[in-house]
Amino acid sequence: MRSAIPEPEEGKRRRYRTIWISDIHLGTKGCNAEMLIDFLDSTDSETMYLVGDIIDGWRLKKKFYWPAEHNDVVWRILKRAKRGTRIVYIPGNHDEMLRPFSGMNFGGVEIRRAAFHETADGRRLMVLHGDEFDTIMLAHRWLAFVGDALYHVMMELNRYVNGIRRMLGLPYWSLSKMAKHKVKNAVEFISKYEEVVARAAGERGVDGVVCGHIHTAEIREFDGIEYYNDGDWVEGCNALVEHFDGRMELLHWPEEMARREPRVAVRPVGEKAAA
Ligand SMILES: [Mn+2]
Repeated sequence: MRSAIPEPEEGKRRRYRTIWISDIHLGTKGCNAEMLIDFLDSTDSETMYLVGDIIDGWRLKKKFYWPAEHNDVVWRILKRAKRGTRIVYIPGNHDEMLRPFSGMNFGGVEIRRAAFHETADGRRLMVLHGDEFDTIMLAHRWLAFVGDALYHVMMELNRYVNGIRRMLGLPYWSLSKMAKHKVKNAVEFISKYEEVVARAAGERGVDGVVCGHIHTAEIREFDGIEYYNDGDWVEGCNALVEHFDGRMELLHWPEEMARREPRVAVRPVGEKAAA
């Protein structure tokens, strides 16, 4: 397998001790694969956790969609494993078909149901996708599918809005991220979810928890238990990183890309004398 978008030189990447990404939803139009490729080409780490919903099996079953850039994402992840990055893949609810393979190793990618990570400064973090705590998911599975359909419509709208914004030269903007902050119920749900996950982690005796699933990147603390959500690559386009001293940071990749200085046009040498 070859990459359609050429990979830039190594060595010019920002290095982290650990990277967590999740909710990529490969196989859907909502996936911001090109932005993710830019992220993967700009960073490197000793360990990388893929915290679930990497491939969207639910959508793929309904309608097969797999553009070249989605292969490029898979290709880059496998290449990272080959270069020596430890890759741990924790399947989520959208890629639950991979859960039976927990404990196996595919081309350097370890599949796990959950993982424990020790930070450079000695904190123990539990890593899981997070759908385990989603009461809507457990009680009424069909409701989640209805939610999935509504979500898909919203993502279509998001793509449309951003297509126009791109034509106007405006930066990427997340419609549903905006909507989530406006809707009181959504805010309450997210807050409740975060607390439930943090408390469950506390009961397991760890210092903190890293999850994904709700597509809302966050770093919070509940009664001394750290809660980290690495966000998603459909709306926010975020990654959670651990620096070499154990410091944790959330990266918002659209902002990183917007901040990047535009390339300075270099004039041919001959023109210099004339100026
Ligand atoms: Mn999920």
